[in-house]
Amino acid sequence: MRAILLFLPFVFFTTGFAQQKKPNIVIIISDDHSYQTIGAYGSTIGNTPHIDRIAKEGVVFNKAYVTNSICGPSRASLLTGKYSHHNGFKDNETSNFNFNQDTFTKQLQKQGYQTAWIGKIHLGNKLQGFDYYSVLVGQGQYFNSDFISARSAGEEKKEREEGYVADVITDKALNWMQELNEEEPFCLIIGHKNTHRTWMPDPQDFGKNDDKVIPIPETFFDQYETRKAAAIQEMSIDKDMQMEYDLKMFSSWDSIRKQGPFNRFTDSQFQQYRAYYEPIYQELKSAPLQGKELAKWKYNRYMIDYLNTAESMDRNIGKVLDYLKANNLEENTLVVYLSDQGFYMGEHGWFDKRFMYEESFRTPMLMKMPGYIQKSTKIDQMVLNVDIAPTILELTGATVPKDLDGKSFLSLLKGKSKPIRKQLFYHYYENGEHAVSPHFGVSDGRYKLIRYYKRVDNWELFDLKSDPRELKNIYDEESQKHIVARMKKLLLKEIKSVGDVEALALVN
Ligand code: SGN
Ligand code: CA
Repeated sequence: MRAILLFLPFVFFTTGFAQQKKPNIVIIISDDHSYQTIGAYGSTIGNTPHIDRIAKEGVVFNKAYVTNSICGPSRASLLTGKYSHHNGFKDNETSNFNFNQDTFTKQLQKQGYQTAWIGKIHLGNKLQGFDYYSVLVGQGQYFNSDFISARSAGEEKKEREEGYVADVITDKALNWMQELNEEEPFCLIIGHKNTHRTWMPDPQDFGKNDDKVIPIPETFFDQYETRKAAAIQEMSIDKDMQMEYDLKMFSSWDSIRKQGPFNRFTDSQFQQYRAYYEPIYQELKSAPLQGKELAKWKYNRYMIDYLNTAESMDRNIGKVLDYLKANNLEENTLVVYLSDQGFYMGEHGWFDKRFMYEESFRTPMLMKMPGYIQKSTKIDQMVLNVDIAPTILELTGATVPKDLDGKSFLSLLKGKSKPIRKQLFYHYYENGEHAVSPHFGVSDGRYKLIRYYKRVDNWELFDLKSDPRELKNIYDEESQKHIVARMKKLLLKEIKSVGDVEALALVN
């Protein structure tokens, strides 16, 4: 009897303690990283061994989507678990993020979490919900970037940090983890600038992808018949990608030294850039190309710069995974890798994002937490970036606020297969750079209905089964009338369920 009595408090104590050990959260969010170039998504051209490690030790989401395919709005949706019309950050060009609103990191702080955002956020410089932050000023720079840093209730300071941006961000993240109180859980968000335009690799990655045979996407010479908004965009590799600014084909490296971003390079960084790009320019000059041949050449150079820039980031993702392992944090840490949206790798002839077409509507997303998430698995159910906040809140035992648009997909992480979402609602607002018309729409996985407004006023309907590349708008086809009617109903239902008043006024 006495032995049992002695044993009981012990059991209570140990199980109670186990419940208190909340998981740590590490979210690595990159910028404009395409699933088409990630090994874990089947890419044969992208070399991403460390992202692929997350896939081997965890799960790949094959159908993760964003609510608004652009940087600031995507991060705002991640933080708030809400659509742009609810969190107020609709576009990069005119919106200001109101940090007084609730975010999942504020909720985690209430649970005793130590929180930080390090790197690119693109939602201003006065953050709330983080004990510490050190963020890029605006888009930041690939080399010797400026950071704004602050501790809670502490002074804010702006500093230029010498080095390659992904290295600097990672060093800051590792340093922050080293300082943590080990008794309390933490949530760290690492925001990378890579692989954003103008795709500038760490010089050690020059040459890594240069000799690969990179196939041209079958839609590279798309003529956009039946798709008005697609026809008038300004994100074409052929027409809009610049030989100098984007592809670094400078006739005079001496004069470019005095201009941004090269005016902030050290001499050594500059010499390495010049030594790599100048011979490529000379070669092209000696045998100039035109028309389609030049477009293909530009595509190839774009891909090489992009893939090299991705390698510079992937190595840094590896450093974070290694740190967690070396410090016995692996078992109890949820690692999330995602991009703020997908990106065009020459499909439709494009770079950039914004459209509700699959390449930019979808985003890569992988997660791992050994012992909780099964290794080497895939989730084929549709989820949205707004679903991440409630999932993390549920995982950590926090209450999920009722006003979120997101739905927790924790059951999917546990291996269940019941869908979280049967259709996805999307709304893109920006009406400026790259000339993509504002639009909203709904996808049920098979059919996608899109309504463009402002710049273009029309509808598109695609059957993803017979037309996965989204080349043939069948909205006006007589035979599709019943599908149009069904999808409009679905769109209306989604608009009402998320309370998007602006879209509601335009749906008929
Ligand atoms: C910059 C880029 C655009 C890009 C936007 C949005 N131009 O303005 O090409 O679409 O950012 O990107 S650049 O000349 O400044 O590189 S986002 O990732 O911030 O949404
Ligand atoms: Ca982006």
